[in-house]
Amino acid sequence: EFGIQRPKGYTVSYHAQPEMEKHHFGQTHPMKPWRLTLTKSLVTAYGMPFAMDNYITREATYEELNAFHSSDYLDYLVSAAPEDQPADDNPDKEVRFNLGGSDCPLFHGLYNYCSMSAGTSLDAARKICSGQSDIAIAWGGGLHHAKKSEASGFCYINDIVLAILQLLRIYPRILYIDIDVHHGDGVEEAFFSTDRVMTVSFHKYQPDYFFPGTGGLDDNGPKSEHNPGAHHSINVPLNDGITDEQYEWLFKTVITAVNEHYRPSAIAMQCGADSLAGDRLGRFNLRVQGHGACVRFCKSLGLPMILFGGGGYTPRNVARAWAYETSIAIGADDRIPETIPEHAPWREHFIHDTLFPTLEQSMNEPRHNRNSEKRLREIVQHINEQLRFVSH
Ligand code: ZLM
Ligand code: ZN
Repeated sequence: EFGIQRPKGYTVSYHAQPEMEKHHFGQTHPMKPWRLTLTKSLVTAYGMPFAMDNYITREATYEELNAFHSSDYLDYLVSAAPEDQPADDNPDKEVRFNLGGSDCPLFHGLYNYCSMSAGTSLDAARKICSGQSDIAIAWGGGLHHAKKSEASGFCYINDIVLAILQLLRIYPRILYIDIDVHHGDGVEEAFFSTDRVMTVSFHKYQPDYFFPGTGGLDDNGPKSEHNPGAHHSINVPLNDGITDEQYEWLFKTVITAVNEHYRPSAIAMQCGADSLAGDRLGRFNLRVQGHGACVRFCKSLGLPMILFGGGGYTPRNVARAWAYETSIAIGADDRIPETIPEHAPWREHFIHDTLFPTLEQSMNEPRHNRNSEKRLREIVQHINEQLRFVSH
């Protein structure tokens, strides 16, 4: 199909669980697990499964989730029932664990959904650890806001933290990169006190107006002399309307410097697609090509890598970005036809038949770009100063 072949010299694995995609957060909730089905169908229509090892993953076990999450929290998640069913007699715990509100509703099959998401990311991590995969893809993961004992921002279980804990069994230093439009606060916080994980998050930053409100340039982890993790959290706070050109420049500049100072042994990359233009919750002007260029750049570093999903609230664009990034992983991005295949399921759902819609096709009016060149240079300078504290 389209001359797409197995990459020579390295292996890509694709980890998914179709049952996960059947879950619903509620009728108008922005998070739609169905976007994963749309992604897989586009990947398949392009013939990409022939070029990868494809796994349907099992659910993560309670013990596996317990490697990061507290037992009280997990016990409640196991027993919690959606509002339209009885047994919802535990308002105290719902408040304590931030469950049952509009961001993190209790829905039917919630625990299964969580354990499947975590299962895909854990399987991806294990394939990287065993050396059976060089790049492992887990679009069902990437739920970067979940805390040890708290749900947050549509995330209940932090599959990324669980996957990185697996990688740490084998690899001395992990670089976590997050290109979701929201700050990767849960992953950052989980590794605040270790220098074996460096986190770098690119996101919209506007405290009090944009979720979660953390991730300023100066938020680099608790700076105590006794904390080896000090200086190992990097944040790239951005404003509305950033373009491909600016984002790619920042990304390559920052990641090149981080790679030289930190010398990671593996990469965990969250590819939230809500940083694309036209996203229901996003604010940026990124195109599928610009988002994908970040993945291509990380691949070029030649390290074992996991690609996680994350946010993404305009499903047709989520599917475009993650299908394109799958083609980058297998090295077929130079061959993939721009026109969405005739036989692709839900083809009319894409509105425009191209993999690469223009900004005008993605949104009625592109957002005003509020990122000055001067500010971007200041950000880079600040990060270069911070990196002087980091050397391996
Ligand atoms: N209200 N329904 C990104 C997580 C973003 C917190 C303000 C809820 C929404 C949003 C939910 C159907 C990732 C906040 C928002 C309205 C308190 C957020 C349910 C619309 C709806 O229509 C909606 C009734 C809902 C939620 C919008 N929530 C937009 N932004 C953020 C969380 C997650 O992409 O980073 C990774 C997967 N929450 O701003 C409020 C403060 C709840
Ligand atoms: Zn997001």
